Amino acid sequence: PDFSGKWKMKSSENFEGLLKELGVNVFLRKIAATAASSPAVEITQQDESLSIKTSTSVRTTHVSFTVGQSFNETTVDGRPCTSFPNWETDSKISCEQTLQKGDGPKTAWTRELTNDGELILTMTAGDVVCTRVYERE
Ligand code: R13
Repeated sequence: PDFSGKWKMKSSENFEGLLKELGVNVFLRKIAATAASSPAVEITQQDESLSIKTSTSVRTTHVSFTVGQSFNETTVDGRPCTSFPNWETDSKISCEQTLQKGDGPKTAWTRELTNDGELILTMTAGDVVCTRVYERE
């Protein structure tokens, strides 16, 4: 599948719950959730290599990785982690994260391209799942 393109978010569920599970205080949760409600996501992909830029008014992240190879990124609450992305199906990447220091809930994300061309992002911390649906701009 080709994840390439500019994406806008259609819906988001439980983003604040995710941050709460990660121990983020209510003040920062509100700021983060407000900013994260209108992100701009740009993905470029060549074969198994993806580059994902996620921009908001308060925080922009940029990750580049090859499926099947570990890379460094940060968890959604900003802690450095090592990530291991794999194909869960031929249209879904599943990525497990391991904190570089300290401990916290187990975190992971998935990104899936659906048949109708939507991108579904899930982010997990412990048992808490946030689901965000994107459509092409
Ligand atoms: C600010 C500082 C406090 C912490 C935080 C966490 C997340 C975010 C902002 C902040 C944002 C995340 C956006 C994620 C998106 C994901 C996606 C708690 C560290 C800067 C307030 C804005 C858009 O959809 O891929």
